[in-house]
Amino acid sequence: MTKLRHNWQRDEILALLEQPFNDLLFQAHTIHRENFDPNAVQVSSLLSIKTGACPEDCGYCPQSAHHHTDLERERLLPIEEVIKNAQAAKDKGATRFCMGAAWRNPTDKNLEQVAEMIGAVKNLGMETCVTLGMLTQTQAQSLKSAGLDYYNHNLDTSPEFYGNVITTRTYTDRLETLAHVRDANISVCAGGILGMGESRSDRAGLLQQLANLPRHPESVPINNLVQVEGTPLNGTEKLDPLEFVRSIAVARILMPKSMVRLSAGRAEMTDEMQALCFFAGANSIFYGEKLLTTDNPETDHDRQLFNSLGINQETDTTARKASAPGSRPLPTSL
Ligand code: SAM
Ligand code: DTB
Ligand code: SF4
Repeated sequence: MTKLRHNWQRDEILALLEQPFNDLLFQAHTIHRENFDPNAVQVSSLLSIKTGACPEDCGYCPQSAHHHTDLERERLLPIEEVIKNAQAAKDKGATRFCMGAAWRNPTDKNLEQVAEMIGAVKNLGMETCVTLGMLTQTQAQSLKSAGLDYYNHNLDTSPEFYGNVITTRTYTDRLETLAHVRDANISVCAGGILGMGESRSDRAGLLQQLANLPRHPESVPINNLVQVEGTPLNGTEKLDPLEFVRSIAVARILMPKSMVRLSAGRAEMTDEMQALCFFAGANSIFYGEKLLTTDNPETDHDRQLFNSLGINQETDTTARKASAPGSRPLPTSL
């Protein structure tokens, strides 16, 4: 049985990242197979329910009011619009619907409105996820009461690099929100962004923070920076694709039972790079032609990619739940 660790040292993680590529991928893929069906990928669809005019200054984000992008701001969407989008995502095969809002934190009034949306999406038979910024303990509990399955809140990068990217909220603020989500018994979705000009040690630092949380996040989104004109990080030197794959592999090794999500940036990735990410342990994606405000691959393209790789889109979320830690027999051989 794969043993879960929460005491990873930075040097150990760097040593994993620095291995010869084939050794790293073999190790990650072996662990992946011990814990998951290697040919199954879960798909979630995203919807921005409140867009732009965000008071935070995240250097990567087109929705920050601090930057001058072409993005059109939009108030909180009416619930009918949300239901229509969720139904369309379900019809295309998504099993989870993730709603994102450009808030520093929701007000209690905001939360009531989002709670209604969560109820409506659950009624369609989908899992729900929201990402609304910072939460208090009480707010996390009311989202739980509304039936929320997952809350997404990213650490984004290492503690040392963080100040180069965001100044309006601290790393500790983020850890506190994650603790509130965990304490409210909501599944945690937490990851970060690569390709923001960080060093390999920063990538190790992000993964170290995630893996050393008291419990591993159930879902770990690894985003490749989508560069948007008008944001401070536009023009950053692109990350070597193989370094991105290495990071996915190390996320799989450190958090063997977590779903690793190949997240933003797929529209600019080759099929071959995505195939390597799936081999390295990624087993979920965002599906649908838009992320929150930027482009994602066409669904037809994703379908073809899955076909050519023999990947099955997860259709039954109960199977994943039934294979939670401990209950899946180990395969006898590769
Ligand atoms: N406002 C909320 C917050 O920041 O917690 C929720 C929405 S925010 C857009 C969700 C996540 O999307 C961010 O934490 C960040 O990791 C990711 N993200 C935003 N812009 C991105 C970009 N240009 N490229 C890659 N990831 C991005
Ligand atoms: C996450 O880690 N990535 C998603 C989701 N969580 C909410 C968002 C990616 C956003 C990319 C930029 C945009 O489309 O605005
Ligand atoms: Fe606001 Fe979230 Fe964008 Fe930061 S990432 S500017 S908090 S919407």
